[in-house]
This record gives sequence, structure tokens and C-alpha cells, in this order.
Amino acid sequence: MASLSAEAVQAFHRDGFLSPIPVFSPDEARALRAALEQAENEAGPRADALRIDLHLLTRWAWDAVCDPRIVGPVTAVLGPDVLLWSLQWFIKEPGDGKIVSFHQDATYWGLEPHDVVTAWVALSDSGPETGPMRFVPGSHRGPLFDHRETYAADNLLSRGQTIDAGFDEGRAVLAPLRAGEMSLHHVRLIHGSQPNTTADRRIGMVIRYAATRVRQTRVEDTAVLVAGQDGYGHFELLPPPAVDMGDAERERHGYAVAQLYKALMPEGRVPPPAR
Ligand SMILES: O=C(O)CCC(=O)C(=O)O
Repeated sequence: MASLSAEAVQAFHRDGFLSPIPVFSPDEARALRAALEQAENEAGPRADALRIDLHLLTRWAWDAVCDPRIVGPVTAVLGPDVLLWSLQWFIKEPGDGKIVSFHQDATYWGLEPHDVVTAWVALSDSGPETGPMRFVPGSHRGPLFDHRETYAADNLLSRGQTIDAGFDEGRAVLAPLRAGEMSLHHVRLIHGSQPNTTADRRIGMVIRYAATRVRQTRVEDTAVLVAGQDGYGHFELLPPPAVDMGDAERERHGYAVAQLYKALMPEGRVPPPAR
């Protein structure tokens, strides 16, 4: 399985992120983007339901999130036994003005301990003008900050979670990626992103991985074992889709997303309807 050099692992633990890491060839990235956009077109007004845990509905997304070129580097920083907790798509349409405010994922995911890493995989070129990820190096080693919930319409986060003070925004560094590359970031790292001012979509396939020792402290939750063994049983482990968008697959997806919403949205918001 693809892995990382000892220096790269050290840099991840020092900075809380690592970027860029090559994963897919340009042709593979184009094919994944085409598969996503076909699924979006077929879903029409229901496309929002595909933005979470698409790997439970389609085999191509399952194969992508289990790809050894992603999972290998993740095991290099988390250890050999790894779960995939969730898959999200962070998409900025040209000119939509969407941003992601500075935040720390560890404050609202309910996962403990914080042996959790996100792989942000670019399926379109994510250069400086597209609003790529911005990371505050080393902030994963500092405190967890208070977050204000702005519910701002231009914020891609569910509640507009924002850290207002306590860190130096000027230290944030951009992590531009070409289509097919990824960054990894730690669950405690302060990160955000600015608007996409280009004429193309900025498409991030955003995959959350956790060491098997991690627990969900808020609800019964689901996951997929992507490397090693699960000797803990903290999550209900789900199988791959046998067919794309089948009835059993939709049922499992509906359950997994409902549990995720319960964990992430304490105000009782429900997922968008899948059909
Ligand atoms: O795609 C973005 O701009 C933000 C994604 C994000 O916040 C995350 O991956 O945790």
C-alpha cells in the first residue's frame, strides 16, 4: 500500500497537515468528476442528498474512498487499523461566493480521542483563485477554541461555525492542489477557505478517517473498515454497495446519514430527502 516517508509523517505531526500528496492521475480524477456529475444530474433537485456518504450508494465512490493511495498515507499517520467515518463533497460553484470560516472539526464531531484525519481530494484544479484549503500550521497542538454559530448564508458549514479570536489568521497558509492530489489535515487543526473566483467548479472529495480506537460520544454511529482490524466494535461496520442505488443501499445510507445528523446537528435538523 502507498505510504509516506518518515519526514512526511513527522511534518504532519508538527504542522497538523500535509500537502500536496499525489493520488489519482489526471484521467482518473476526470473520470471521478464525471461520475459525480452524472450522479448529480440524475438526482436533479435531490442532488443535495448525495453530498454525504455517497460511498454507501455507489461502487465508484466506495472504491475511491478505499483506494490504497489514499488509505496508505492515512495509515502512516493514524496507525494500521483505520475506519472511514464519512464522505462529504465540498463544492464551490463559480461565483457562488461560498466560504468556509475558520474552525476546528474536533469541536463538533463527537469523536474521541482525536485520532482522526481528513483527506481532502481535489477533483478539479484547486489553485489559489478557487478558494483552496487554508491551514493554520501547528494549531492542532493548541487548545480547542470557542466557536460562534453564524448560520451565514455564504458559509458552507452547517451552522457557520467560526472561531472569532485567539489565533493569528495571518499565519494561515494556502494548500492549492491539482486535480488528483490531496491534502491531509488533523481533526484539531484550524482551517477554512475563501471564495472561488474562477470559471470552474472547485470540487473537494472530503473523506474522514479515524483510528479504530476512536468512539462516537453522541450517538450510535456507523463506519467502514478500510485498513487492518477493528478490535473495538465502537461503530457498526457497513458493507460495500452490492448494486448502485439499490433499495438496501438506500436504506443503509439513510440510516448512516440520519445518525450523522444526530451527532452533528444537536438542534434536530434532518437530512435532505434522497428520493
Ligand atoms: O472545502 C473546504 O473549503 C472546507 C472543508 C473542511 O472544512 C473540511 O474538510 O473539514
